[in-house]
Amino acid sequence: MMSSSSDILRIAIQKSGRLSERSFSLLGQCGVDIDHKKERLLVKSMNYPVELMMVRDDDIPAYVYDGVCDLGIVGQNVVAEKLERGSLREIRSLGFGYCRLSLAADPASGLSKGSDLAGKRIATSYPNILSRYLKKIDIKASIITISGSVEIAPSLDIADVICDLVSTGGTLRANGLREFFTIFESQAVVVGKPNLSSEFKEDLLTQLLQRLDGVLKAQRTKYIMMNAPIDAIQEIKAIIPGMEDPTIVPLTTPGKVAIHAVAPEQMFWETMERLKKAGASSILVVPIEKIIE
Ligand code: PRT
Ligand code: ZN
Repeated sequence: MMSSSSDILRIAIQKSGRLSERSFSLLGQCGVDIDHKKERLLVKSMNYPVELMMVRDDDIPAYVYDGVCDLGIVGQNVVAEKLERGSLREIRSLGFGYCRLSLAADPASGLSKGSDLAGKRIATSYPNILSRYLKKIDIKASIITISGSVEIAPSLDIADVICDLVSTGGTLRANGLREFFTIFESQAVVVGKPNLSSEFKEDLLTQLLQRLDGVLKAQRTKYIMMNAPIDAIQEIKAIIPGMEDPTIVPLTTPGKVAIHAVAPEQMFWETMERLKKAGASSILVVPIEKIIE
């Protein structure tokens, strides 16, 4: 496969799987329009000098490392498994594809920590991350590499322990296994080489990152509106973390105001309940699409 040409950024994304939809939509939110339906390896954006290379997630780190692609959107777990630490620059964390690589076993086994693994047989699809971990804690165990359905290994008596990705934990529970230790936490990231191959590409990346940061910030940020007694304003300001200069508008009821503000953090139910206690009513939290500051 040829390297991408100098006047276009080539981004590798997962062709079909857990990260595909979010990767596509994130690029779309950054203003990179792509004809989603094309069943091709390479798809050019209609309006931006970007082309997507649609591949299996396992191949993305090497494609970026070898310069076949300029950037990749992939799980940190895959990058850590396929390449040495520090081989690629982790450019942004994307806030989706969260999972963890955990050790799990039959609850009756009594295993609870890394050092309990001595002499055990551990089935995994992540032999490199696992062996680095075992080396770090100075424990010897045998690693059995399996490419899929790792969770059935204990019931087949192929392994005593598994080391597998977990998100909800449902798969482990369904197989009678208990997660007892996490060795690696992961989410989707944008990766690239320490330097891109031309100044043009670096400039393009800078612009794309500015847009991406706007989208990511907007995802975290909410617009909040509520009504409140005028003398509750100070208390309300103290409840919402990071809220700056809210807009205060008088209501027709004397002594009451409407408060509108950008809340830079996620709004939890607990925060809204505290606002209500402080005297706020009709509390609305609405999403923000884009932000440029
Ligand atoms: O075909 P290709 O090789 O591209 O896809 P793939 O099958 O290797 O990967 P895919 O699409 O399953 O996952 C892509 C990436 O999503 C992973 O590399 C992780 O970074 C991330 N991710 C997030 C997950 C999970 N959550 C996850 N739960 N990847 C896999 N799982 C598995 C897990 O191993 C378990 O077996 O899903 C199962 C269900 O998990 P529970 O805990 O929710 O039951
Ligand atoms: Zn894969």
